[in-house]
Amino acid sequence: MEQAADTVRLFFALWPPGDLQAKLAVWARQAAGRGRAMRSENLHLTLAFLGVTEAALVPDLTSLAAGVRFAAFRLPLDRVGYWKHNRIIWCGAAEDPDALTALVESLRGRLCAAGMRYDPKPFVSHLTLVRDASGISAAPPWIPLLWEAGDFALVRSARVEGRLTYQPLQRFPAARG
Ligand code: 2AM
Repeated sequence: MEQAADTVRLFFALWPPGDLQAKLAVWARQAAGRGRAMRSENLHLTLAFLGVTEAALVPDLTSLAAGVRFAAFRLPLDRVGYWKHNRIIWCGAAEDPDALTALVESLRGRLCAAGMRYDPKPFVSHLTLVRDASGISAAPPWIPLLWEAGDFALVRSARVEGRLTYQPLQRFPAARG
């Protein structure tokens, strides 16, 4: 579908450091089979999906997100799975740290209070590793990883030279101390 010129497709996400993205991407390529492994630089964990949004709202979204206070936390990536309904292979935490739940609630609460629209589906934390997968049985063993999450980002999703590209527009760091 055509997207109006004065709109952008946006979401908020935790953005892994490059070395973690690279490790995840290696496993994703091995697990992909006939599916599509996500490119390393696109790997993320979505906190709130806004979708097509007026570009003029980006400054408001940025200042709203800058007001979200959260402490840095460790997110164990100790679980992989396959969802049949959308054919993705994903990884995530067997149990979400309280700090992640609090971050999502705070961010979504602020979006609500400001009347910003986002996908209201409940948060199910995961990083998509492979799309259009037909299963996970041929995937290599999963070696748990630990993510030191210290910031989140407002991300733009766009087609660049025919490729889906996620561009972090601004990052929002955890509170110090
Ligand atoms: P997914 O990986 O499980 O598909 C960009 O599309 C990111 O936003 C992806 O991480 C995607 O999750 C997530 N997302 C959440 N809700 C979405 C929606 N309604 N439409 C598209 N992407 C959505």
